[in-house]
Amino acid sequence: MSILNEIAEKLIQGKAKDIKELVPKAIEEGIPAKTILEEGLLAGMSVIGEKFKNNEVYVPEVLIAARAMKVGTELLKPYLVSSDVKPAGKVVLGTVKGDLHDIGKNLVKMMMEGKGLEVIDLGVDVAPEQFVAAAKEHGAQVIACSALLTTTMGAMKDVVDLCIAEGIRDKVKIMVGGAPITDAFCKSIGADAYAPDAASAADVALEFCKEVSA
Ligand code: B1M
Repeated sequence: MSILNEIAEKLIQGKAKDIKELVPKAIEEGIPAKTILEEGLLAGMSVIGEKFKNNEVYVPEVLIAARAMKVGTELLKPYLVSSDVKPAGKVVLGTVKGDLHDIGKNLVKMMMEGKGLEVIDLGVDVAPEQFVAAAKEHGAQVIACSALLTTTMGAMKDVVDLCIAEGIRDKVKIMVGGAPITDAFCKSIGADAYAPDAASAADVALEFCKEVSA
């Protein structure tokens, strides 16, 4: 079995201890961090997602896999982000109200910080009022919302609407992302950009920060 398959397998089994050994080993073998993330950790998480959908595994198993995922991504962090970047802008980031998924959001944070952006991470289950208050308090150029549930994606429109009501819509760009989100949904709620993955989310945020600051 290749080391990437082994990482995926251990992730599926939720074996954080093995992940802690295998990820550095894969790095030592010269496998790029992005490949370890995508073909090891995320490949395993996608199997868990399928099994979860088909009721072959349940919330506790998924949580254990998520914990192993967190261990793996923390180990990859120094290799995924470059260190010699200057602060380039501020982003308020969070998973929207009613939604507790944070693995994707944490990857987005990691990639944004790697681009030199200051990220104010509000965590999960974040109400529109919290996004707007934090954007005002920190003078952020970007609000970035993540959602993993079809039932919570509507909360993103509430963020857009509240920014309008609070008079900050022209001062802040709003980005959306997460598995159920699409570009069409982004446009339909009047947000500024959709990004399909963490790396492109960081690129878009950086561009927005440059634009708003110019
Ligand atoms: Co949840 N869950 N979950 N879950 N869970 C999904 C999302 C689901 C698709 C599983 C399934 O049925 N196949 C399903 C949603 C179905 C739907 O809405 N149509 C689901 C469900 C139903 C639920 C519960 C309701 C289950 C229950 O209790 N009966 C419950 C809801 C709790 C709540 O939030 N209120 C629940 C709970 C959980 C756990 C707590 C057990 C755990 C979360 C642990 C945690 O996050 N700390 C969990 C997990 C792990 C998953 C799956 C298996 C994996 C999600 C994940 O982390 N993926 C997921 C199935 C799946 O996605 N295949 C599932 C890896 C992550 C890196 O991907 O977050 O998509 P993702 O992020 C990507 C991109 O989307 C993008 O960047 C990342 C990649 O680079 N991205 C952005 C993300 N945010 C972005 C923001 C951006 C830009 C890009 O700009 C701002």
